Amino acid sequence: MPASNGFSLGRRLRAGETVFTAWCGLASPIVAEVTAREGFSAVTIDQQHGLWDTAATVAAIGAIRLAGAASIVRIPLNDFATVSRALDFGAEGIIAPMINTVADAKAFVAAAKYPPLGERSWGPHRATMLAGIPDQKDYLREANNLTVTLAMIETKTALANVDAIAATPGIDMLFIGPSDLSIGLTDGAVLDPHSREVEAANDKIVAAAKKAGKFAGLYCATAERAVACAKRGFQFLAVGSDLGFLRAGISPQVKTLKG
Ligand code: 3PY
Ligand code: MG
Repeated sequence: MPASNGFSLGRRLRAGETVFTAWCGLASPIVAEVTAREGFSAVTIDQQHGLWDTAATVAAIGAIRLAGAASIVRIPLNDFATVSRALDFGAEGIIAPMINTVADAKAFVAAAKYPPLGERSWGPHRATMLAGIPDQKDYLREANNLTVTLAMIETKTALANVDAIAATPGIDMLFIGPSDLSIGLTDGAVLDPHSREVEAANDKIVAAAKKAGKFAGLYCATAERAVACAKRGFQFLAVGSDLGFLRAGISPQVKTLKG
């Protein structure tokens, strides 16, 4: 059995599909599962700004896979030890925030990919169990292709180094954090993920990814923005957040109750 049977994220991207991911910070495996069952083909577990601990992350990755979707983990800043742990739990993609230099990109790849690309340590027991891979040698042979590394470009420094980061072997995607990028590009003056400066940077980052043969991704606050940006060269788009979806569902109900 090919190891790729249980993995969908890398396969969808390489097939040219646009992947929309739900974005979960609430640390609830059931909420993460619901987003998959409602139709997202990928669900991101945000450990950087979300509330997730290890136990909830392990449970969510299983629930998301059983719902037929791919899980992605955004690690906390510089927490490269969590990269291989999350992959061992069965995550299909890892988002690393604030990858600003080639050294950052190399440290990320070292944790995420097996030799010769990196030096990921062996132990994918839950990942192979979830994917139904009986022979772990199959996983070793295919893991570097199955798992997707997403380097976040969201600072002035990262933007200056974007071509070299994109060209780093083992980095599969440049993923833009437009809020941090807006703050960085204005030296802290403005939070505006849709500013003219950010939009210009977005185009530059898509071009850098394309030149290096890598994918480009973007965080979007709404589905409308995600659909629009899919037409601008982004193949991976994060949409809103679980908390936002919850509030959007509750708010009109409460308004009706209050008359
Ligand atoms: C940003 O916009 O800075 C992000 O990290 C998106 O989650
Ligand atoms: Mg950010």
